[in-house]
Amino acid sequence: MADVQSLSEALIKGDRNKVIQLTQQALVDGVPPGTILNDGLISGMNIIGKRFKANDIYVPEVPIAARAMHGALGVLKPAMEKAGIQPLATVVLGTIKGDLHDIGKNLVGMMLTGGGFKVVDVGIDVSPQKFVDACKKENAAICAMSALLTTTMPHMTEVVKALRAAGVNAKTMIGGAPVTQSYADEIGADGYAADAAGAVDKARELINAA
Ligand code: B12
Repeated sequence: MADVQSLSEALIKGDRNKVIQLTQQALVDGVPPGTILNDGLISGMNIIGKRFKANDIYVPEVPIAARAMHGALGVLKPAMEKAGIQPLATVVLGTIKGDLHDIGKNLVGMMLTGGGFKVVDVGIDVSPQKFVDACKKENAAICAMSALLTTTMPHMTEVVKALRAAGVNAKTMIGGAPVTQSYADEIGADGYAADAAGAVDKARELINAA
């Protein structure tokens, strides 16, 4: 009999095979897909997020846990669809125009997926128009932008303005090493977080699911 606590522990260890096997076993045992997702996988990723925030674990360990989570989601997805479980909301995520840094963005994407969001990653060097188009197409609740260069940060303002001009209601969330809360306030972005775990908390707050 698989229990969700062991699933959570295997995820935290990044043991992909065990996570997949325990997910399969839990489904066979009749554990509801929502319980497997929330109490096994998402709670495990939340712990990863907390440890990452506290510097107890480092950058390489997050993708390892995320890979294990992706493996389990592959097994869980058909059962979730059958049970009518929807993601919390859709987040369009990209690195801003002129900027090619994507390590932090990818971590943010992994943690958001682990936190129950559908993430549409539009890549690097993303123009304001591409953010707008993706948010419209995906009916995104949140438009999340990453910038690692002081020279590319100003393009975030353009995205905030372009979304408004296009009548897109997605909330804007920004981050990256040179970005601060005061910069978010200055450009009228709805949210800022300093790291990937904080991005999940902020995204939940923005859709009022904290
Ligand atoms: C790796 C790296 C590169 C790699 C990028 C590879 C890749 N695939 O990403 C390469 C070699 C390509 C590169 C190129 C350049 N780089 Co560079 N790079 C770095 C470096 C060393 C690490 C960045 C990183 O990945 N950090 C690890 C991740 C996990 O941290 P993070 O990105 O900050 O992300 C976290 C948070 O910020 C937050 N976050 C990030 N995004 C988002 C988004 C949202 C919505 C939220 C809520 C949160 C959030 O969560 C993340 C996880 O906790 C930094 C130095 C540094 N210590 O930051 C320089 C650095 C960013 N680079 C710099 C520079 C100058 C350049 C170049 C211009 C160099 C050159 N002369 O060619 C080019 C620019 C290329 C371009 N157009 O983008 C400078 C920027 C200076 C500045 N203030 O503008 C830095 C600070 C180095 C320095 N000290 O001079 N770089």
